[in-house]
Amino acid sequence: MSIQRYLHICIGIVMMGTMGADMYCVKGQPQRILLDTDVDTDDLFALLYLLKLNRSEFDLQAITINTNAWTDAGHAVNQVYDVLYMMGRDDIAVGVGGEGAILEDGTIIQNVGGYLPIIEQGNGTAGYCRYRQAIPVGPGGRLDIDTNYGFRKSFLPQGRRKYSPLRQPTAQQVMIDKISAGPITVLIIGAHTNFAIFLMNNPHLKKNIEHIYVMGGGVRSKNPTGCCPRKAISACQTRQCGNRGNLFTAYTYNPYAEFNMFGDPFAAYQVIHSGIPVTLIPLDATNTIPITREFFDAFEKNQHTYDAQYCFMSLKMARDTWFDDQFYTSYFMWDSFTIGIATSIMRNGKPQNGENEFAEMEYMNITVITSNKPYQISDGSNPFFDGLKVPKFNLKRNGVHSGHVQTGIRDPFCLVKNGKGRCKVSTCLLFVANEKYVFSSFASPR
Ligand SMILES: [Ca+2]
Repeated sequence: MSIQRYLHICIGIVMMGTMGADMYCVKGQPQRILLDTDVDTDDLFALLYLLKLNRSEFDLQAITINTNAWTDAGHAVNQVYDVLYMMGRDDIAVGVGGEGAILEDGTIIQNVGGYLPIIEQGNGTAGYCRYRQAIPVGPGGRLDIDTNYGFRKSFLPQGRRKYSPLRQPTAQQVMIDKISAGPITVLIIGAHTNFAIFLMNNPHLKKNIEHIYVMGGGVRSKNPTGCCPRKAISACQTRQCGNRGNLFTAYTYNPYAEFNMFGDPFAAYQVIHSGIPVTLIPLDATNTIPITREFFDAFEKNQHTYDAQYCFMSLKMARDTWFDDQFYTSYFMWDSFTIGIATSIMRNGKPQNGENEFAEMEYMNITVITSNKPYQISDGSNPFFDGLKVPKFNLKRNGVHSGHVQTGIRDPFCLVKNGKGRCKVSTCLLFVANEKYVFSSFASPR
């Protein structure tokens, strides 16, 4: 890409962002925020970080829950309700899933469910979930994260709000209510299903979204997890070391994908290409801030509030149940770091260079790869095209979404002769658009 083209793209993005911000900027008003989360343990840290900020600056209006990743709907909602109750914030709306679906012709029914990635959504909300297979069901996965290692019931005070199937406000309804009410910033720290469906169904409300901040993807990242020391004993087996992505369950098949993008690549594509200014905090940045032993020890000595105790206990349990003995070099501050950068940029008045107190930023031109070549072959893997006279959402045949789609974490399409895989390009990434981040230091816990 020529420099001229690159600059043109950068300027275009900045212009859009500036227009949106200026149109709605009201001095002295707190900035309205919607958080979409998959309620993993580090999402809870991110949520608490947000709740500890000054409400005269940042007004968290709503939380919508991504239900096709690390947690299941009921558990995730209760977790969020109880954290909000602990923090005295029962006023914040919480939305999850939905009971509608997406019809064969691409019509999105109101309140469509977020329980499956968009590619799997048919007439019902029950179906296949190809990407979620990358997330372990048992220990180290949903079994632990659904209950935050059991700390919800044993530690958090219980308020009046509880998960209520069929009566629970849906993610789509909460997004429509809060985004139509005025200018808002959207923070996405899980897969993009909820917000992509919202954008596809409510394009007239895009004008109210000032900016999107995303934790996700890997641009030029090199995963430091599973690297052997230089003078390693022969027993040391290199694992994801150097991979761009972080699918620890499937890195031999797909070394490129990052979990949040992998959870719903088509949804991530919709968000990245929505035309709304996007700031991405990819693994490139988050991989530079592991929870070190020094940080852990300092945190242990600084638990001065109930919520700090909750964070520390959660972190300790994450450490004690970590899958290997490399916790201090492989557990990163993914989502809390993202919220720190986002709110720092917002506090600075959203400068065009993205200046903030935690990271350096740069513009980049990115996309999300949602399917593999060959694009024109119907091989039974792609529900947007296979068996349909008209592709869903009127997508183009031979286009970027029409190729082979990874059918599971051990997709035979990705296998080569020696039994080890390498999807040439993952069902997910490539990258990246707007900004980039090199991290220099970490903020002390609040
Ligand atoms: Ca998350």
